[in-house]
Amino acid sequence: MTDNQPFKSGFVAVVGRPNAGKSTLVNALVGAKVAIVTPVAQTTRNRILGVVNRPGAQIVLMDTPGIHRPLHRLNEQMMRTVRDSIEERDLVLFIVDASARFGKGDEFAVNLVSQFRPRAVLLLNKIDQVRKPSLLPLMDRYAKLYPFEALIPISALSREGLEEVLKAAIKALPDGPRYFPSDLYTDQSERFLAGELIREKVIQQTREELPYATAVAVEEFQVDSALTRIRASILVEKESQKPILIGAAGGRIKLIGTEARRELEKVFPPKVFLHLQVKVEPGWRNDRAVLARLGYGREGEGTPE
Ligand SMILES: Nc1nc2c(ncn2[C@@H]2O[C@H](COP(=O)(O)OP(=O)(O)OP(=O)(O)O)[C@@H](O)[C@H]2O)c(=O)[nH]1
Ligand SMILES: [Mg+2]
Repeated sequence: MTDNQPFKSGFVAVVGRPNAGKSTLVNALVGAKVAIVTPVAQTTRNRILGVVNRPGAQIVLMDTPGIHRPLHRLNEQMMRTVRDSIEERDLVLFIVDASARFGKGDEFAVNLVSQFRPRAVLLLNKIDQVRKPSLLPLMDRYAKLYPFEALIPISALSREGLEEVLKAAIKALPDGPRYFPSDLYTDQSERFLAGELIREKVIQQTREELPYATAVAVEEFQVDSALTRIRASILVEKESQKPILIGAAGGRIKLIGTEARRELEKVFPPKVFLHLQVKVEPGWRNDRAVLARLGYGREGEGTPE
């Protein structure tokens, strides 16, 4: 950076439908795992900041839940998080799964974003799974729906096109301060991140409705130089879901524990002691107090009726 070049910075909301690859993109751009990733839709439940520093610029990415029609209070809160993030942005990165057919859900998502009239860049993701010529009609369709400033084909997984994303973002950002010190790359507490990493393994090891009906409450979290002690409850909604999660002879919960511990030890080295238990909490997805305790939603705000 030369002296006469201003510092550029701003908040960039990464939005799109569930499973489009928002969290994969944020992790790839930040260069660290700040958000969990699974093949199941509606994995991300709150806003997670990931900070990218470049010479002369700081991009504060906001990973958000996927845009969907909410059926529970949890999902209403998730959608509120999406709208708040779009409202607070300097730029929107609207990400779509280019390997899937365009449908009603995509239209719903574009319409939601366009209500806010943000500056926006379209990212056509998962091009590692797409024949390139099929991208053109999709780009054409999106270009007619909203005046995107750029349309960029990418693969968040293989990192193709990501430098171009950063360039387009920096170009669109205003002059501004360095919002975060350059060694800070997320706003999540270590405790919350620990819960998320456990939840990732729960989702990866369960099927059907269980990923949606589970949450992780970290009951104890103690970091020591030699050992990090974590005690957490996996919440389910019904008594009948408990044995599914525990598995025959405790096999599934044991596997979740082993995989979670391996992941946690990367973040909290050298050793993690992890104790998991399964707890039935009927209707937790609609219970405002439980949602607040789980860290879903913002402090000091009630969830709307
Ligand atoms: N082939 C391929 N798969 C990808 C790519 N990006 C993401 N995925 C996969 O798509 C799935 C969903 O990725 P996520 O990053 O969790 O998607 P998300 O948009 O954050 O999803 P929600 O949090 O549920 O809204 C995962 O299985 C990823 O590995 C890509 O560029 N190519
Ligand atoms: Mg996500």
